[in-house]
Amino acid sequence: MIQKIKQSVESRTSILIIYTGGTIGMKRDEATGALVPFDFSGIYDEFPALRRLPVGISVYTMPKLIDSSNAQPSDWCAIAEVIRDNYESYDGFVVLHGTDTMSYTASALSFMLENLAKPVVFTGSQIPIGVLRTDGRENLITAIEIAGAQVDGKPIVPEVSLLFHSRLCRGNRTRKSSAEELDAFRSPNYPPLAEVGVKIAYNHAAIASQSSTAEPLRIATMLSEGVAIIKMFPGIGEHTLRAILSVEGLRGVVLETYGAGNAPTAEWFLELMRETVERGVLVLNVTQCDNGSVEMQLYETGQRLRSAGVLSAFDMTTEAAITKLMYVLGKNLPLESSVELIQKPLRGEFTL
Ligand code: ASN
Repeated sequence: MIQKIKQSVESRTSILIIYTGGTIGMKRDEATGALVPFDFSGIYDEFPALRRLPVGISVYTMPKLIDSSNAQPSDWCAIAEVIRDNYESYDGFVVLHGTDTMSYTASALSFMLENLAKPVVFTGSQIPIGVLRTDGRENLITAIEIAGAQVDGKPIVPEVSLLFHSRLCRGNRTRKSSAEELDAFRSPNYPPLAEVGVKIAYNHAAIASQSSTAEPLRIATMLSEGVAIIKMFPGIGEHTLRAILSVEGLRGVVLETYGAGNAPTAEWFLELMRETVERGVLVLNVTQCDNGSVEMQLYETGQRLRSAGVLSAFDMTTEAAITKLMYVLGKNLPLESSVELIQKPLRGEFTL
């Protein structure tokens, strides 16, 4: 059920907060001292300052609140459905989510929400909202402000983004980089969409322009399960790799390689890659490095992979690569069309 919350200032835009769980929603129970989920319908009582934002707020609480380590593609679909069902009634959406898998969910949603023309801002916190030193309060307030921000009646950030600490980033460019710091997310290969300081400084050049087609929002909820991530390491055994790659129903693999997309030139390895690709499995090469891009033409080790039919993920994160594979393969297109979609930036998830 959606709870519309009364506020004092007249609102110019309206946003829907979708609360899915995670640390941000935790508050200490006075009686027991245990951390329990916070009731976001009491948001203005908890944070009276919010009344001063010219944004009308409604809250939708997911039927089952989860730690994001338990998130499954079915949870991504449930969020996409709430956005679709309420798309016409709101100017923007804030998704409160656990931090552990927030980059996966934000990446998945960026693909699943086709023709999105409104802001969907993910945020969470490292410290529960009910703890005095919480980072959730600032994150929540800033995310609401950004989701409702417009110029000449048009949203400033009409895409799936992730706000954390002092940066708003493209959702499918992010990854959780710290289990400790409050500045916990990075966008390794793409500049922030906004820097949050005294003001919110939008980087308009980096923000996706609003889709020019007036196509209605569509959600893609068919996601392929036949995917895997393999991280290369010196000494990875042929039997292990062969076992993973011969798993029944495998349709796509993210292969985390070294440096600019390099992997061993051992004949057994290249032959296994060739066989896998010939079976119609999409193998997508992502670098293990924190930043930079796959450039398979650079070294012989990369060139050999390319001639085995392995595809470059360029500067995509593993989170974006695996969710893009799920999305593209979920469409059940002919192989060449899937390859074409994989090699094309669909939502600004990589730079060619
Ligand atoms: N385990 C929590 C989650 O991802 C961590 C957090 O939100 N800070 O749901």
